[in-house]
Amino acid sequence: MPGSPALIIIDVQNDFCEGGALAVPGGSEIIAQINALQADFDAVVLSQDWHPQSHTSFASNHVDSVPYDLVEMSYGAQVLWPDHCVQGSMGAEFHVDLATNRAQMIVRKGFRTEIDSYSAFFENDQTTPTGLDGYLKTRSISEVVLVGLALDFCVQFTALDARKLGYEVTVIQSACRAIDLNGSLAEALVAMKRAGVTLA
Ligand code: VGL
Ligand code: ZN
Repeated sequence: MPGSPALIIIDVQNDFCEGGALAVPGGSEIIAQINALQADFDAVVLSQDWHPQSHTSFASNHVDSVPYDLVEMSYGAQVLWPDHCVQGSMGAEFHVDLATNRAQMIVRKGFRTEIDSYSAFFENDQTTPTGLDGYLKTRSISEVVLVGLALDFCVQFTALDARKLGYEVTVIQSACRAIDLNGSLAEALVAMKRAGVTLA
């Protein structure tokens, strides 16, 4: 019997909300809607950006770099970010208003020093799995609904990987907010549409 769709809530953490180290404009505005949505799903998954202080995606760990610079990593282009979601820090905690009790699975990502991970399925080398695909498949889940932060980074990469893995994917745009770096939001919407993501 096929499982019912999973709601995957991406990175609703203090550092991505107002006052955080990598605040996404309007980040906390989506929390009430996300809390309400959870009642419609049997399967609820949270992702949590979870970096060591030495993470290579932090501009502070590169000489002569500042946040939002673009650098080449072994796996391709990588944006350098302000230090954020450091393991064990307040910034890495879920926002206090996010309802987390109904979540059955928390996927942590970005914990390897040398590789960033936007997607909740694969790290940015596009081959190292987080285990989420196995979790969903063993629960016979073939459809995912995505909400959270940031629409043009972690939500987008999760949506594109989910499509590559064969899931039906819906992104609820009103329950997402974007960073919008050099047109990244418009590009993300085009890429998701092209990949067959339903933009609701
Ligand atoms: C994210 C940049 C760096 C996200 C995570 O959650 O969209 N963006 N790390
Ligand atoms: Zn990150």
